[in-house]
Amino acid sequence: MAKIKSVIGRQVFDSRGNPTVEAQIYLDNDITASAISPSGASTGAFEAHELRDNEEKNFLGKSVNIAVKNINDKISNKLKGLDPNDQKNIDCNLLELDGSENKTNLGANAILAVSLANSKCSALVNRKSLFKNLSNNYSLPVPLMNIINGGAHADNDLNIQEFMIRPDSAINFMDAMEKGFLVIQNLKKLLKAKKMLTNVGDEGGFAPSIDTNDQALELIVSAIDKSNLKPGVDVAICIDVAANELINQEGLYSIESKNFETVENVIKYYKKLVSKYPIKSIEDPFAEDDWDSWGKITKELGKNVQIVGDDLFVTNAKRLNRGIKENSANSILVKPNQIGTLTETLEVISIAKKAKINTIISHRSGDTEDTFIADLATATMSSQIKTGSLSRSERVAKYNRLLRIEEELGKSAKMAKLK
Ligand code: 2PG
Ligand code: MG
Repeated sequence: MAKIKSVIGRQVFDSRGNPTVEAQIYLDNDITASAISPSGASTGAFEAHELRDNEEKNFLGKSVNIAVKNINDKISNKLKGLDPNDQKNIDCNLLELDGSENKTNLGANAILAVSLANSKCSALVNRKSLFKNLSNNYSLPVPLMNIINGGAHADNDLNIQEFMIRPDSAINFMDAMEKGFLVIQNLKKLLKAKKMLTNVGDEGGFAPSIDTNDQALELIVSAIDKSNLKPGVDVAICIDVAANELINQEGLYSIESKNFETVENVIKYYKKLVSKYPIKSIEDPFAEDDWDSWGKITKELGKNVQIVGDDLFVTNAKRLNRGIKENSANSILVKPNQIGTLTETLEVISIAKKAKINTIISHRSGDTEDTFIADLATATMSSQIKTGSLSRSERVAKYNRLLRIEEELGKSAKMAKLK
C-alpha cells in the first residue's frame, strides 16, 4: 500500500495575478501530484475561510505564506503515513487538525489544495483517470459559457455579474463547444460593428461598456440568431445576478439605479426578463440571507427556470438542507473551495441529488490551470459546469480536459440530461 511521505505547500498565482496556494503530495513510491486552490471575488459571507497574510507589505496583504506554512508543517506531519486511497480519512484528519467551524485555523485554501492533490495521487496509484477514480458512472456536463461579464468581474456599469450561454441542443461536448464558439464569435462581430470594445473580463466573457441588462441580453439573442441557432432551443441564456452586490445603503435591491421597494417588484422584474428573453437559469437572484425571497421566486418561476443557489448555499450541507426544507431553489452551484474538502463537496452533491436539486460544478473568478472540476463534474454526473468563456487559458483548460474525457470515454460518452 502506498503511503503519504510528505506534503509541500507553495505560493503560486491565480488568473487575476493574486497569490494562491498549491499543495504537492509525495508518496513513498515516488508518485506525486499537486492541486491549486482558486479564489472568488464576489464571495459569500458563509464560505469557508480563505487565509491570507493580510500584511500590506507582502503582496498588498494578499500573500498566503501562513497557509503554505500550515501545509509544510502541521498538515504534512499529520498526513504522513496515511493511505491516499482513503480520501475520507485524509479529509477527516484535515478537519480535525483545523478544529474550527469555518477552517479559519489552517485556511480552506490550504486544506482544499491538499484534499484535491490527494485525490489526484489516489488516481495515479490506481492507474486510473481522475474521473474514473472518483466514480463508476459518468456523463459530460452541459457548459454554461460566460459571454458578457459585469458586476464585480468587469469595469463596466452592468449590474448582472454574468451573462452565459448554454448550448442545450448539443449532442456531444465538441458540439457544445462549437455552438458556444459560434455565438461568442458572432457577438464579437456585433460588438465590433457597434464600435464597442471586445476586451474581456475576469471569466473571459466580453466586458463592453454597456450599461443596461436589456442591451446585453439583446446583443446575445442577436448573436445566437446570427449563428443560425434558435434562442431558447439550441442555446439558452443563463444569468448570475450575484444579488449580494445589489443591496444599497438602505438595504433595498437596486438594479440600474432603480430601488425596488418590495420583493414582489424584484420578482416582477425577473419575470419580465424571462418572458422577453430565452433565460433558463437565474443564479443568486437574491442575497445570501434573504431566504424568504428565495422561496417566493422558486415558487413563482422554479417550474420553468433554474433557480441556482451559489452564495446562498456556499456548497455547505447545513445551508443546503435548510434550502431543501424551505424550497428555496431547485439548483445548487458547487464550488469545492467554498467548503474546503473533496469529501464535504461530494457529500453536498449527494444530498442535492437525493432531493432532485440540479448540481452545477463551478470555477471561481480567480482560477488557475488546475482542471479538477472537469473530472468532478463528469464523475458526479452533474448536469452542468460553469467555467467561463472560450478564452483565457484557465477557463479553456477545463473545456480541453472535458474534450479529453469525452475522447477517453469513446462510444460510452454521453451528455448529462438537462431538466
Ligand atoms: C460566481 C463566481 C464564479 P466568484 O459568483 O458564481 O463565476 O464568481 O468566484 O467571484 O465568486
Ligand atoms: Mg455566483
